Amino acid sequence: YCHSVKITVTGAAGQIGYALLFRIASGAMFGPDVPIELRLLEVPQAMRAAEGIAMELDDCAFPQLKSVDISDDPTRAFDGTSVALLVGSRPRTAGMERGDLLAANGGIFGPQGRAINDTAAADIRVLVVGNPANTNAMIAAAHAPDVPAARFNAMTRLDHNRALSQLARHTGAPVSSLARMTIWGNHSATQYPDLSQALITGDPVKVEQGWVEREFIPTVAGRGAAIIDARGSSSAASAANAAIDHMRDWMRGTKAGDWTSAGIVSHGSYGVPAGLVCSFPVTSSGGNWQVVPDLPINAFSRSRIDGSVAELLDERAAVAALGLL
Ligand code: NAX
Repeated sequence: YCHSVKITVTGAAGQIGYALLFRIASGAMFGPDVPIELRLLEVPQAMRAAEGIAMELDDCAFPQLKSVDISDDPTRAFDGTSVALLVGSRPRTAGMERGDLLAANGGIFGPQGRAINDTAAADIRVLVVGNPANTNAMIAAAHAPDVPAARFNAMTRLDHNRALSQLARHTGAPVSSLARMTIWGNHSATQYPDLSQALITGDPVKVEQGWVEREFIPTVAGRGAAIIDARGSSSAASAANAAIDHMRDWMRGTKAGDWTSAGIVSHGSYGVPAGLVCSFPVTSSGGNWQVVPDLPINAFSRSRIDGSVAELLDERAAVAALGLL
């Protein structure tokens, strides 16, 4: 890199934004040599809070941070941008029906997809963090017909990292010795954290299936709720960290012999219907994800993957019925 990278963060004044922006500006995403131009997109009522964050970014005097631009206009915020982190979304509030949630988010991710289509750089890569992340990514991609759908990802890296950490804790093996963890499906309670291919220092993981079914999977899938219960608000720093990990691996490649998890548009691999944004085991090279091919899928894995895919199909049917695709 000799020129700077323009990075747009939506929901910049929210709690994930507050954890994310400083790490991006410090070089955690693309290394210490890449100058960064930050674009913050927020709603009008949060512009002042975003200005406060820009002041704090100034006060860090990050050597790599060339500029910070704040806007409530998507066409300005995505203009010429190469990396878009779509964090801002409409959270589910008490009593809200799923259809209302999907409609509210369609109203955000449709126009943002359109603005990305019309104004972003040719090499744009988009990571959707805001929930329901998989379906929001599908909606954004549907509104960006000139951008390859593969450039729209949904984040399941936090689930992946949670799974690694739980396995390390249970086995006593350091995280650095673990490889080939997979999160399949939706970023939701139906996700399937899959240990069947996981390695500890190159050897297959040996754990009790009872632990997998009664402890491991529910702990990973329920971790978001456990954080809310303990902290009083949802995961923020760990979500920001996962977004950094995801974009770094996407742009710079995954480690030889290992893979990671990302929500990407399905082309039918492992029986996942084409067009769904689904989490798969993936490697990256040259800035493109590839689904890890030919993994054996046992009956337990099959039923868990199918369960989460059924939820993705439901969400797709619901947003299609609302005219959001
Ligand atoms: P906050 O409510 O703290 O922040 C959201 C921000 O988005 C607010 O400042 C709001 O003004 C802004 N916003 C809303 N609509 C916008 C729009 N149209 N354009 C620009 N900005 C907009 O939420 P936070 O805790 O930061 O979480 C953000 C999203 O991440 C939520 O949807 C949350 O559910 C999701 N998460 C996703 C995770 C994942 O692993 N994929 C994990 C963490 C998190 O739960």
